[in-house]
Amino acid sequence: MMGSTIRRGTLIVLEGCDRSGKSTQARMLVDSLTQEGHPSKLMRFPDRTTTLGKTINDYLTSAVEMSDQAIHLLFSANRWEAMKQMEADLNAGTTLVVDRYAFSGVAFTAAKGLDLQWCKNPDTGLYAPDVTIYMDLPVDEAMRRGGFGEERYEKEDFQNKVGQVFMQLRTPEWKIVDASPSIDSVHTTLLDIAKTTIDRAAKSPLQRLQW
Ligand code: ADP
Ligand code: FDM
Ligand code: MG
Repeated sequence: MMGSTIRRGTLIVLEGCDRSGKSTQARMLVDSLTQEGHPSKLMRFPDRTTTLGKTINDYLTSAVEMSDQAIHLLFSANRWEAMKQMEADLNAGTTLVVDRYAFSGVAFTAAKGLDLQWCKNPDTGLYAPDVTIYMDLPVDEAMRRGGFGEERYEKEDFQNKVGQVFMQLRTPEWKIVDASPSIDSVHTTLLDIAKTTIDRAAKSPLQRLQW
């Protein structure tokens, strides 16, 4: 008998260097998907609203100092504390559009010189994205978008190192999107990727991140 089984939601992750347009595009994607009848929710990491997130915010704004290892584990814990809610949302059929995820976690810490596998370990077992969209933009072009702010990692040299680690992490399944065209044009590309992924993901179980 045909039941009214709910299609699971889709886990869509946006990654990329600072100012590549992740937050702009994540918001627009949630709006368009919702309008087109796909229940969707915006998430971002770090989630600065939780207890852990407040400490992460203090670190990013240089209000506190912490060892590279300790802050790395806090960023990861900030994702783990969201897993129950993410599972509930996905099982209820809500698509999650996530602004940064474990790949940022690894890229930023490994760019400091820490061992890549050590950086990956704490995030092993998180829900795996159904698609990872990488917003590709040269750092000098990103800097022309109004310049960097005051936060800890917003330095050109460091951003270049982060970009190099992202390229080491990419798999053939990643969607590398040229982030330099207009906001609307990039949005069209992302909406197309999102809808294709939603169709495909409903037919396969949610995976765990193994790397
Ligand atoms: P991120 O979240 O990746 O750091 P944002 O979405 O906050 O990037 O965008 C950074 C800045 O660049 C914002 O001022 C935004 O309006 C602008 N911006 C975003 N996308 C584009 C684009 N495609 N072309 C030009 N400027 C953009
Ligand atoms: N960041 C983000 C990390 O170093 N590790 C992580 O796991 C995550 C999710 O925090 F500089 C860094 C990346 C960036 C900062 O900035 C968060 P936004 O503007 O909130 O994305
Ligand atoms: Mg952002």
